[in-house]
Amino acid sequence: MQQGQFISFEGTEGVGKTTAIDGLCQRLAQHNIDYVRTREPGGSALGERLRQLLLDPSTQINDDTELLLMFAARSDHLHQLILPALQANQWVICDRFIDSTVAYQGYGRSFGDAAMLTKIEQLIAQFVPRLPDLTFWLDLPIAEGMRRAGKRGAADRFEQQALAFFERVHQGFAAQHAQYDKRIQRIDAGGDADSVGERVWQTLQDAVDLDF
Ligand code: Z5A
Repeated sequence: MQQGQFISFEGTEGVGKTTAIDGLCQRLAQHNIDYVRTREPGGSALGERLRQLLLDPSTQINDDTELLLMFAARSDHLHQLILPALQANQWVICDRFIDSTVAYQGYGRSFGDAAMLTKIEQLIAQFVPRLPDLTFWLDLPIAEGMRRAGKRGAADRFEQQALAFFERVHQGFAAQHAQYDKRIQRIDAGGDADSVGERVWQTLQDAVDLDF
C-alpha cells in the first residue's frame, strides 16, 4: 500500500497555492488516495483560533511573540491532525508549513538576521518531529501574485505589509530552496492554473514512488 505522504505548498501572497491544492486534491481523489487537506497557521481547533489572532490587522504583537504563536499553532496542528493522519496512512496536503516561518518571520520580519534564523531552527528541532516529504514552492514575481490576490477583499495583517517585505519573503523561500533542494521543488507558478497544476502533478510523480 502507498505510504501516506506529507506535502506542503509554499510561496508569497497570491501565487496560487489554494488553486494548485484544489487541483492536486482532485487528482488524488481520482486515484483513490485518502488525504486530508489542511493549512497553517490553523488546521486544528486551537490553531484556527490562533490564526484569527495572527491575521487580525488590529493585533499588536512583537516579532518574537509572532514567531512563538506560529509554533504554538503548529505544535497543536501536528499533534491533533498531521501526525495522526500520517499514522493512519493518509496523505496530508498542507497550505504552508515551516518554510513560511523562515521566509516571513526569518526574512520578512528580520531581514535574514542570523539570530532569528537560529531561533527558528531551534524551534523546528524541538517542536517539529516530522518535516514534509515534499514541498512545492510556487514561484511567481511578487507583483503578479499581488495582482492575482488583489481581486479579493480586505487585506489581513500580513497582506498589509510593504512590497519590500514580500521581496525579502521571496528571498527567504529562495534560500530555503537552495538549502533543501531535494525536499523543496520549485514550481514556476506563471501561466494558467491548469499548466501550474500539471507541473505540480509531474513533479510529484517524479519525486514520489507512486503505485499507479
Ligand atoms: N504565515 C507566516 O507569517 N508564518 C508562518 O509560519 C505561516 C504563515 C505558516 C497566511 O495566509 C499568512 O500567514 C500568510 C503568511 C503567514 N500571509 N501572507 N501573505 P494564507 O496562506 O492563508 O494566505 P496567502 O498566502 O495570502 O494565500 P492566498 O492569498 O490565499 O494565495 P494563494 O492561496 O497562494 O492563491 P489562490 O487563492 O490560489 O489564488 C489567488 C487568486 O489568483 C485567485 O483569485 C485565483 O483564482 C487566482 N489564480 C490562481 N492561480 C492562478 C493562475 N495560475 N493564473 C491566474 N490566476 C490564478
